[in-house]
Amino acid sequence: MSILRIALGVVVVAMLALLMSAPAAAQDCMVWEQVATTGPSPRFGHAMAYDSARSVTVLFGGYDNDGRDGETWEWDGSAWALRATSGPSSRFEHAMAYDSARGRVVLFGGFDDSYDGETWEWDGKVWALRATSGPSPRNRHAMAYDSARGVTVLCGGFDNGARDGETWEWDGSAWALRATSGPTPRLDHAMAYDSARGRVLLFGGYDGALDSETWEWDGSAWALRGSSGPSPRYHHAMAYDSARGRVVLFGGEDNGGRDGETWEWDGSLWALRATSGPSDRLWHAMAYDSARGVTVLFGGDLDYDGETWEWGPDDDTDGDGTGDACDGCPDDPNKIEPGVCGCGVPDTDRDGDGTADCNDGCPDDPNKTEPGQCGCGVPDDCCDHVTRLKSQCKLRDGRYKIRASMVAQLPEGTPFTFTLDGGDPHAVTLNDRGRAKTSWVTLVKGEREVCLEECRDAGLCRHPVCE
Ligand SMILES: [Ca+2]
Ligand SMILES: [Ca+2]
Ligand SMILES: [Ca+2]
Ligand SMILES: [Ca+2]
Repeated sequence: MSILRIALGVVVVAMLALLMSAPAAAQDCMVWEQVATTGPSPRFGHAMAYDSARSVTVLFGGYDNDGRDGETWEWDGSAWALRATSGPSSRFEHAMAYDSARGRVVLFGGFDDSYDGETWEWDGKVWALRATSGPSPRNRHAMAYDSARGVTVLCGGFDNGARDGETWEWDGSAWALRATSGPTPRLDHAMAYDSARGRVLLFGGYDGALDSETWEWDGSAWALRGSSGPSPRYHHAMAYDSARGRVVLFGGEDNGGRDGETWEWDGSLWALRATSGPSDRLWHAMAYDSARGVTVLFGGDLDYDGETWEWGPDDDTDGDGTGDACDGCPDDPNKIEPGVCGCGVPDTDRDGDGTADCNDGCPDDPNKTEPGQCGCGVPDDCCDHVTRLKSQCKLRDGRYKIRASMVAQLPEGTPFTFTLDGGDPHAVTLNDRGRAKTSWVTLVKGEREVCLEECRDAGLCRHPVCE
């Protein structure tokens, strides 16, 4: 992918992977890659949203080493650009979502020396203050844009010192209070809109204790979808990967401290997808870049992090549709597992006998996997089909010539081996009449032994005499 790549393997917890409904496909081979170290100053408590019309991830605000920040930055996949320094006051712990119908990034609330209740919109050029009424001033809430209904959904937060459990919707001109029941009043949870299923997903947060509940909002009511999955946590971030139909969750803080896990929700279950990637952190922000198919993460943590990471499909070096990290043969476009023959060698079994060619001593003989006594293509009872075996020795020009011949009811080309006195092998093959012959020239007198070597045990030997 790039020279900035930090190779970090993806650890899939096998038991959880087994629970995943879909088989691992190319698009499931996901890896984290650090893609930038420069851009916005290291910060936490900022917010991000992806502007799909302009194909940029928009970042606003946060808390950096100088305190509260009021900068607007955009990431286009290769570099960050500072786009504005005016607009909403410097703040952190606000929330943002992108209204794709109207082409506006919607920002609400945050803390700017006091709890804020302003609604701002960014059109790619300037910020406009759109409302000062609606949800009470608050921070540490969450927002997501419901593209089916064309509204930005807001839930929870810290309302002037108290945890809040309200659900509001912004339609571009006014806020409406939609629910006061559902998730318990909480803060520092995360939300993302699952466009395939038409649900806003909410996970975790702090409601007096760290929470691990998964909730869904369908536009009229909240439904609790369970409490198994990531450990109870808050200050994590989520984004919806629309190409893969998964909500991606990273990090946060649980009872064990800062966390660096990557989880995915497929609409029914959470699966732990990685434990390496960005360092353990909280208070970061994420947004899904639908043009490039990656989830962008920036910053986070009280140590002021300024890293940009992306969670996306791994490189596919051999172009076989399976990412390198999941490809057992990353340089063999025809295999994703070594199989029985190893990478680079096909596992084909062209004679269909259940033994791959690489291990089949007779790859074109479905009845044999070793040449055996009679060779490939010939049954091992070949000696039964030898109908005549002859040998004689004659003196010629002061030397002896030993001739051997055979006749067998076997196909043309069937191989045999003649030997003289147990050695000096001569390979022969049957002709189209089932015959083969050979000869030796020798000076040795006396009784000799000529054998059809494959059939020695069957007694197919002759004893010519040279005299
Ligand atoms: Ca591959
Ligand atoms: Ca491969
Ligand atoms: Ca075979
Ligand atoms: Ca075979």
